[in-house]
Amino acid sequence: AKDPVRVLVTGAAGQIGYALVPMIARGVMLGPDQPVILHMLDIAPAAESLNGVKMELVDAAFPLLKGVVATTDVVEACTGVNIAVMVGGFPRKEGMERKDVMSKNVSIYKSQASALEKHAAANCKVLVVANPANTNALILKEFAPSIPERNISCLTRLDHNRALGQISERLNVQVSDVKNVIIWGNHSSTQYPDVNHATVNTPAGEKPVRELVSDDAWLNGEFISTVQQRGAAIIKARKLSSALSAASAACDHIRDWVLGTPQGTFVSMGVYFDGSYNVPFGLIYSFPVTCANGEWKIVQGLSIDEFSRKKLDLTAEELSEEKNLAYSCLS
Ligand code: NAX
Repeated sequence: AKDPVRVLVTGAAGQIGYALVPMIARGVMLGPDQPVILHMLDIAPAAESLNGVKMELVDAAFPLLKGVVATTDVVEACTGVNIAVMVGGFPRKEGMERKDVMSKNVSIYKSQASALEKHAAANCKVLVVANPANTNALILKEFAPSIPERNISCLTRLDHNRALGQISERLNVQVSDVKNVIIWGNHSSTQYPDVNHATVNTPAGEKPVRELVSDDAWLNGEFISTVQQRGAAIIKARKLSSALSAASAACDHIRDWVLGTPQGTFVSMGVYFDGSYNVPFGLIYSFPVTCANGEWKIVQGLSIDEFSRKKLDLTAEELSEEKNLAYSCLS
């Protein structure tokens, strides 16, 4: 039998945490033959509720779940973890300045970076979900210099999956037959959902989405804004933000990173990168990637038309601005 993998979920008493931990314990993230030990972190005011989640995990009698650590102690939470899913953060409340929210998250991610650096297992892979996801991941990278930068990522897979979902609804095809959409840039409303390289598996073979949809106005307009605004639409409908879809996307992200992407398929991940596609250096930016042997690689050589170029640059500008704001909170 395989040795258990230790998976940290921060903010585990929150709503994404509640959806995510049972998925991990059922093998959705790391596979049906991979035992796991869950490490759950939350803050003191949520300690009782976190303990309730632990009780439910016991009650669920998951065969793959070999242990649960539920704690408000960051060091205990980070010790020995192989995978860290960072869902905990400070939410923006009504009337709060952006800078104040940023400042809270910068200090959370700065201190959790140090704890991970000192106490996580070697080669720990980190996924930041909490917003502002790209910039929280960047701060984490800055303050955990001994964690290889290729091991630090942020979640844009939910946006990616939302884009697949919109195309599948529009064409009335199975979502599993749609692939290779791309989310470029920030996990925010400036993200660019790009279908220029996306295809659909049809009885007549693989066809470009652009050929099948043949409504450029929709693809360049409503499709993009629907994906960009989907988070807000869910809040409006549910009076709560996306949780099950975010948890599922976090599992997809880690699963593909660890176990590899299918041949011919790419996915979107926010990563610290090498200047591909003329995106300014020094940001955590979402790119199309393939994964093999536990490593992601940016898909190279995709054509970028003028329309796309502007959108890639716009979201990069927003990320640079967020980065400056984050750095101004450090001093
Ligand atoms: P909740 O408010 O339900 O849960 C957050 C949890 O984090 C709470 O239990 C809170 O006590 C805990 N927390 C706060 N500070 C902490 C700290 N310093 N250490 C550990 N835990 C801490 O929010 P939820 O709906 O679960 O969303 C979590 C985060 O995901 C938010 O930042 C949200 O904006 C972000 N999202 C990111 C998405 C993405 O695609 N990247 C999509 C979904 C989601 O909106």
